Amino acid sequence: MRNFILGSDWGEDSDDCVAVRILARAHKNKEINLLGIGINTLTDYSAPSLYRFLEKEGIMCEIGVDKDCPHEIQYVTYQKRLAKETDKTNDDFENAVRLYRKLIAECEGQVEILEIGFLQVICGALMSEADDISPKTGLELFKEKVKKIWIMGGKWDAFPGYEYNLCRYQFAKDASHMFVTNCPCPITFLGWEIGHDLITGDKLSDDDFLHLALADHGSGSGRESWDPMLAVLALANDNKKAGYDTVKGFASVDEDGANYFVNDENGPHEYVVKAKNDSYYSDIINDLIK
Ligand SMILES: [Ca+2]
Repeated sequence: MRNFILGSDWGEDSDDCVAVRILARAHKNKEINLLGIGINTLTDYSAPSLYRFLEKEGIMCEIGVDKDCPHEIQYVTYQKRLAKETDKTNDDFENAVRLYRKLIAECEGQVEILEIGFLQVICGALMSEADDISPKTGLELFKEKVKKIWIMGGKWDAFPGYEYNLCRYQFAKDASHMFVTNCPCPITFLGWEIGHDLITGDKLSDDDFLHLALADHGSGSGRESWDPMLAVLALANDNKKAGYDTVKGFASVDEDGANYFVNDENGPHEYVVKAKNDSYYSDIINDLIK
């Protein structure tokens, strides 16, 4: 079975909730093994709210949070309501970089990592030194154990592209540049242009807690689908079957967070381009989350 780690800016937007439901259900159905989720934003409610959300989904996995995250979310929306339903606090959970190291090192076989937020946690894991978890550096662990990385990030229909996850904050720019420059693993990017204006989550029942999370964020009539589209693409593990054309080559992110791409059939990176009408993707997502 494929092993997944998810990285999310949980709490910032509500499409992360849609993606987590899709992955939680795939885990519950034994299609994947969701080892853990690392949150790359920080509020008092971060890890407790995700813990409660997973409880409601009927699964549990390891949860970590970036306790050193420099970015404070201004509007905690669904986090606060969910966190009030549990006694957990962030102190009950690992620092996310440490969790990544642990999950990668201890995983039997290889692991795939999905990122639907900022990249400082996966970058921290990649650049980490040997420690009590493993005598291997992050780079050694990634080379040996990380089969593939899926990133919702970048804007790949114009170069340079500027997109939120890769360049909204200075720490995000620094992490995106360092990570893409140093990562030894294949990366598939799903860019902003893919999920923009593609609304999902608009057909949920009013009492569904996913609907409530979307509504808390002001997206009760649906939200754009960047993160769930990455989840569906990763689960399919076949770009063409998932409804995409693929452009292969070498991606880069400069120190300003701008993304670039050089086409090359033998390159380690790829980005996807929609090959179907928007309703094709939204129907799949809405069917998976209903
Ligand atoms: Ca996100």
